[in-house]
Amino acid sequence: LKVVLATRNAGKIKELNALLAGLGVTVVGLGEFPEIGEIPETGTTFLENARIKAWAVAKATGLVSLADDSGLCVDALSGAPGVYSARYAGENASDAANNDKLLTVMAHVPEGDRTCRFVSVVVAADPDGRELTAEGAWEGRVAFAPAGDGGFGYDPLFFDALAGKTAAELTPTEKNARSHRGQALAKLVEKWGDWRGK
Ligand code: ITT
Repeated sequence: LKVVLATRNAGKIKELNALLAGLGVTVVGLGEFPEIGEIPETGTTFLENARIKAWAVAKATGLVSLADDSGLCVDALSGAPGVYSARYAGENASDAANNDKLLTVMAHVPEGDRTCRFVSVVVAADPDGRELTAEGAWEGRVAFAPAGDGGFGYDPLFFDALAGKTAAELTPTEKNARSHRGQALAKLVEKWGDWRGK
């Protein structure tokens, strides 16, 4: 079975490839389908946006597609940046610009009020109109300064108290074992056989 990843985020692609390795499917990227342009993420929830991406790609390719919509929800910011995590500092903002904005906005928030979580909702869609969804969350704190150079996005600012490190200081294997995306994919993989069994 060929599964196309409905994402253009290189960090997600790496993680999803590793997390799907045991599933026995052939994973292909959107690079093989240059006719698929930008997919507008007009939803207001992770689930809505993940469904928009998964269905757009399943319809355009005729293949099973897998989308992830994810983000960082900060309690002191009433859940922001949330679904706007990729564009927090503006449309097409760099990870560095988003991280700078988060640090600035959080500058005067004390240690105890810096709780946050990464959330990932994954949706698999097949051209027959069937879908499978799963979700994961990872609790942490917004650090006062970036640390580590692994991962992507907000990883240098996401402090995992259990690990005593930021997400960017974890190895890819360590991050996948605890992350929101790792948890969502583990649930998806568990339900996959029944879903494909039809
Ligand atoms: P696609 O829509 O093409 O998948 P995207 O980056 O636009 O790529 P999202 O709309 O789901 O994807 O935004 C997710 C953003 O949330 C991402 O750009 C990061 O800023 C942040 N994020 C999600 N998961 C993360 C992780 O594991 N580590 C760090 N930041 C993460």
